[in-house]
Amino acid sequence: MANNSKSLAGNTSIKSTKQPNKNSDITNAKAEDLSRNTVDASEQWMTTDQGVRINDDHNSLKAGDRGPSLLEDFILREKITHFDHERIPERIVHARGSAAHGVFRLSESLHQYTKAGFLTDTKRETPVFVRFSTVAGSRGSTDLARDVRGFAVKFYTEEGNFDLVGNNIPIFFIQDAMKFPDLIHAVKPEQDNEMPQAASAHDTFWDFISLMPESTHMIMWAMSDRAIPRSLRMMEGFGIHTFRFINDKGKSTFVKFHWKPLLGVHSVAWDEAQKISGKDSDFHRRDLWEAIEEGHFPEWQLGVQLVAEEDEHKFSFDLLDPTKIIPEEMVPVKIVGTLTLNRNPDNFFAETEQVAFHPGHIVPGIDFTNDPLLQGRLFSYTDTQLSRLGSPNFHEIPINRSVNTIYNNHRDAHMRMQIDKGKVAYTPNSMGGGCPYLAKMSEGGFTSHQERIDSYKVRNRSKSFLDHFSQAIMFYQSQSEPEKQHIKDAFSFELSKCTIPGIRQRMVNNLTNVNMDLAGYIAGKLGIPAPGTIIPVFNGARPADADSGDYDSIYLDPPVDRSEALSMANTIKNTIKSRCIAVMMTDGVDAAAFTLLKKAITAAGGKVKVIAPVLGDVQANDGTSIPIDETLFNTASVLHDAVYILGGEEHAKALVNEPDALHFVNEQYRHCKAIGFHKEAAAFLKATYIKPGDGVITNGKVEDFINAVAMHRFWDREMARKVPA
Ligand code: HDD
Repeated sequence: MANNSKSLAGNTSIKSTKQPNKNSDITNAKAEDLSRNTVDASEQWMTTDQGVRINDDHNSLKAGDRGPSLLEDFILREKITHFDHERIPERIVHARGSAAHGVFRLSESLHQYTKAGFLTDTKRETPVFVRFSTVAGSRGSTDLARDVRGFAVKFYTEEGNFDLVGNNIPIFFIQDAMKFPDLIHAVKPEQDNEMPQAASAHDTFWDFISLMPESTHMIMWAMSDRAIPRSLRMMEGFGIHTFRFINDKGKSTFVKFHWKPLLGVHSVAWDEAQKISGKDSDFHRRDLWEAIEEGHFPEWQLGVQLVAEEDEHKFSFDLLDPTKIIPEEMVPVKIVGTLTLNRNPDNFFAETEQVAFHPGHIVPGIDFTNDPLLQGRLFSYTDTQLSRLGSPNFHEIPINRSVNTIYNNHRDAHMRMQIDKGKVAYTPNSMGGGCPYLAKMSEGGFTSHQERIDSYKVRNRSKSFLDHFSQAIMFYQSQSEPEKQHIKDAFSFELSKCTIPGIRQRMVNNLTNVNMDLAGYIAGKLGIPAPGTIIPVFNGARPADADSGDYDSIYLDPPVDRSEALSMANTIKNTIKSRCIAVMMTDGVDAAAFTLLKKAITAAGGKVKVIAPVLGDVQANDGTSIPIDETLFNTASVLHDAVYILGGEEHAKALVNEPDALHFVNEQYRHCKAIGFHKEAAAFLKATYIKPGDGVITNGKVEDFINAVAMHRFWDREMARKVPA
């Protein structure tokens, strides 16, 4: 039979209106490199993996129409074998992630501090691949879990790959990599029944945390709204550890890395997060993908905090302790460049799943410090790729490979792609002319920073690491009142899910070291007496044979009382770019008002979603049809940043009879979002629980509504009045 699959496809094909990767024409060194491995099946014949054109992909080869299948069917065997092996182990942590391509542009040279080319040459544009993730959940878990978010950036620099493998919280739970497996075993679903998924609200997590006072600062952040971001595009990123910059004279300067989002740092409400998890568990992934497709390229400024080597010991905390920040009041963040994400991946598995980050991927000009958490990470990340990606050749996977050609004497192993010519795979050699050559420092060769070490070999925790509370106190004191309330509520929720009273009590006792009001409130919610005094805590990381007291927590004053940068209340609130605004309507809606509203929102960079009781078109009051984007039964208020109720008296009255519409706006009110009412929508307003003021705009002025959306949330509203929704 003649091969006709191409013509058949021609007859039946419908080109998707959703074109993946709208921005695929963006080129740079990495995009060109990836294009060597990118294929597009459009207008092509289907082939086997050996390149043979396939004639029938629907039926296996059989002995007779109803006969047994034949082993010789290489097309069936190949298809099923490949399918059987499609899955690889998911990441042990950060399994669920979303990623995008982009570019880093340097605005201010740091040549005084580092010789890293991408941080000194302001003419360079460095391609990047960024993967965001949750930590605890599996690959298919929900985006809106209360969790830390990974923020991993791979810079494909001209001097090799540099990975900044950070989080959206500037500190970590533990001080020593030795405790990482314990931390992760405690937070992951419990080992007997694999519950709960993607949640820290369970016994083993709080058992561990309540015994590890060093986690106190981090747990304050994890219980804050930072752990439930509105969008991956609206969160900060941090390198966490203190790293070193090394300049061309070999001088070292300590550095901490910061990513500051141009859209500000915003979160959702906890009730909302839980509902989003049901309504759209891909909420963050979808938001990132759509923003990039729509041309709302997410952007962050790169900032650095620099500390001269001679100032290492001038702080009350240790720069090597990853449970501490350097308050911006003590060392300001210097903004030096911008990261822009402008292209979605072509293939989730090939890129987002196979990308392999490693804090040990550094380039000349950057070096490590002796932070014991960082040092342990330097081992873990290559090791994990060996089981996850299956071979030490994982650096050859297109998304991982450097834009530089690799020349060295590593050979063989599973899935080797590179074909190394010649006989020689050793150094020194004369048969290969001494190649590949070793580079002197002046020729770009990496040399580790020379640090004098003169000490005993000890299994120990430095005494400079034993203050576990001062920065937790500083963090709490820096929060606005609504933020403090959210932290209290988060602790109350999480500990109420812990079934063991002794653990709940121990955690409340620990929190007396942070704030008595906080501890008292949580105790009240847990139905236990509020502790009357601060209760000193046993330090869980103390070695068994330590002299009494040697390793107990020490109590220092916070480095600063309050730090503005720690409160999300002080973030950017001047834009509605890419915010999703619901416009609710039924037949009879005021067409002219809708046109004006949509024009104003779109001009400000927001996006309008028209919502009606059923799909199709709404008949407006001037006889025109307005196409519907979503319906009251297929979407939810929690998936939108704000809502506007249009006029047209008939329409407003009709909406009153839609319980889902009432629920929608009441819930928007409960979650402190901006709500706009056209003057003619008074009947609908009356039927809700909503009170005008505080982000509820009833004068019909679109400008006022847009300004309210830019404020993101009106958290005070929730403290004044709770509504059932
Ligand atoms: Fe880690 C993945 C961030 C401590 C061991 N880590 C991973 C990812 C991020 C971080 C963002 C996901 C990367 C991606 O998208 O593929 N990890 C951190 C930060 C830490 C940290 C900011 C503390 C400051 N991690 C840490 C320690 C260890 C690990 C102390 C082990 C001793 N992390 C891993 C890992 C992972 C990982 C098991 C899982 C998948 C992977 O590496 O590639 O090796």
